[in-house]
Amino acid sequence: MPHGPSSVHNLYSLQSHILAEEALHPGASGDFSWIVSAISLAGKAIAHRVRRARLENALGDEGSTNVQGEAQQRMDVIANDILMRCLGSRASIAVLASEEDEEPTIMRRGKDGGKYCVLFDPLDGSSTLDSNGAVGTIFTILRNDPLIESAERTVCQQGSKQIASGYILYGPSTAFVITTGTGVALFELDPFIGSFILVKNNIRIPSSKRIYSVNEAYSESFPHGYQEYLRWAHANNYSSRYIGSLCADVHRILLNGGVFLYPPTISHPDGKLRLLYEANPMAMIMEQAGGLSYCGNTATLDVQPMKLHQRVPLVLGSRDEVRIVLGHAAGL
Ligand code: P6P
Repeated sequence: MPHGPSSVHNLYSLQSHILAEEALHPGASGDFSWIVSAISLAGKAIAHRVRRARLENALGDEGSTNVQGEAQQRMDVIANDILMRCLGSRASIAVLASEEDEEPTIMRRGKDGGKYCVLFDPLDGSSTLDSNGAVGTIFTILRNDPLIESAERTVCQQGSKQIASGYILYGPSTAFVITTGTGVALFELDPFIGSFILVKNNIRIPSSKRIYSVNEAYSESFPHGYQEYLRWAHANNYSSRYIGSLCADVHRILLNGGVFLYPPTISHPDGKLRLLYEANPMAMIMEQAGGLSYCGNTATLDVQPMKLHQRVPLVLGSRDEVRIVLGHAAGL
């Protein structure tokens, strides 16, 4: 591990980082590194298309709805296609699952091998693209179990079983955040050399910060405890920041602290965010950075998934701030 990226000519890339991590696991075959490399390639390709979306008339609805019943954005379909093409060519992948597809895609099963499953939300927050909002790709990597026939059952693993997770945030810069279980690293795409360059390693989220992130328009339909929390926060000099794009809200909290909450609402009584490819990846990032993530009274990473597109309520962020929300939510 180099002594740390210099401010000039920093060439410690995502590829170098993953190979260095691989070297820590004797007997590693390199399959995992290839998958991260495929996600990195897809992220660069998606970043290019996102930045040219309006010029290429690729904004707006595709005219179809996804499994969530949400209008599919053209860019959702483009990002999904890029990820499926980049990942589908990797021989170590057994199953791919996307927010955009009702069923998982089986690449290889049983004796044909395939050590890993990759789940992703190809372009989370894409409805903000038409106003140039930040959007993101969220991903998680799980081990495949060749003895389980059903692809859906194979990917319905508790978040604590993730072997890696992260997101690519397409904002003023393209940020790649990943954890493989030994801390959280932040890379930024240098468009001039086409590589993600390490800018922060072992990120630690501040244990407290008086900023909450919630869509207050729904607050009347929140369970009473969450309404009590908001009243408490208003009286205790908290500030509010809400972008409505999970990767952007999480990234701000990861770097600066704060708490994100998406409680149950009337329109989403089980919560809006999806457990397997939104809550779990972000929860692993939060915990690896010293934060917390809960779905109701259960730690997110302990929730046993039952369905691929299962939704959950979510509170995540700075350790002390999450505990304050949970305390109010529990009526303490
Ligand atoms: P609301 C985007 O549609 C998304 O899935 C997340 O990125 C974001 O956190 C949430 O929904 C925003 O939901 O109901 O506040 O628009």
